Amino acid sequence: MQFKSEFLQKLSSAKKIVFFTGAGISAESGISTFRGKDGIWNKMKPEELANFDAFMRNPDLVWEWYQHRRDIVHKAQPNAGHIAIAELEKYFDVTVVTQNIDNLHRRAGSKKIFELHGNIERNYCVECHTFYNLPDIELTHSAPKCKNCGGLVRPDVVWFGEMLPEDQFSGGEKAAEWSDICFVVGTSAVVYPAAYIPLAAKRAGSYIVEVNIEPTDLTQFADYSIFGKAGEVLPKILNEVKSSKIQSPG
Ligand code: BJW
Repeated sequence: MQFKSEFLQKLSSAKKIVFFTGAGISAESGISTFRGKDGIWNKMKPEELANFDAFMRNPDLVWEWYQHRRDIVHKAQPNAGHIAIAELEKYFDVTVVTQNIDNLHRRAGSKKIFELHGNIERNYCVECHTFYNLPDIELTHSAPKCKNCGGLVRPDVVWFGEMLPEDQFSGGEKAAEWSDICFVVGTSAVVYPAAYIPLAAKRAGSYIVEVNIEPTDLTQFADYSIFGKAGEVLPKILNEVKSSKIQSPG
């Protein structure tokens, strides 16, 4: 794979790098994306599962769906894309801003991570907000009840119509605005306000590099679009960095 020379120049002078990631980066780990022909929303209705009213109407159904996805996530392993991002920390100040709830960036070794849509390992009581992290909660097939107040315990993920965690969004936005390069990897970039982050980076002067298997809503704003699988493209970028650092150490 031959990269554009302008991109290689940017890479050689960059200090701060952000990876804004979505479901596509975990596709090669066997976790389904949301949209597109194999996406989750093709088989399930988001309005029946990924919103608070749906949970209150049918907590066991929604809990069971997350329980099924937890099983998939637990069996999944970080792939070459996650690992390349973690390894790039040896060469740059790297921040990961992810829409994913699957923990695979952390398991790959990335240190600085902002999670915009929560984390499937955490749960909390809808009444008293007591947190239940795995493995402190019994993973039953029906929605568990809070040990303090008896309220329903829900996954700590962001459903449609809910606010994103303020500290995660503002931290991710700032990192993107301060970045020299903002990679946008494996996201359709249609879900807001998360999708504002690469646009904020662009407005602040960062160089936007998209990595996706197909064009998206963001392609028109990207300085460079690399069409290919994240698990193949990102290790090649890492190799470019390694060889240029060997040729010009320091
Ligand atoms: C590969 C690959 C490979 C495949 N390599 N690439 C402003 C404008 C318009 C709409 C709104 C707006 N503000 C709010 C809205 C409404 C709504 C929204 O954005 N709707 C749009 C869909 C129209 N947003 C919200 O409701 C948000 N909250 C909010 O705005 O609060 C303020 C508010 C409060 C009260 C009233 C009103 C407003 C919350 C959004 C929460 C999103 N939650 C989910 C579920 C999380 C929990 C769970 O997982 O169950 O988050 S939805 C789902 O979409 C999930 C994802 O994080 C998110 C983004 O999806 P992503 O990651 O981009 O995946 P895909 O499948 O879309 O794309 C995968 C990509 O990978 C594709 O491009 C492939 O080509 C690519 N790919 N394999 C590289 N190997």
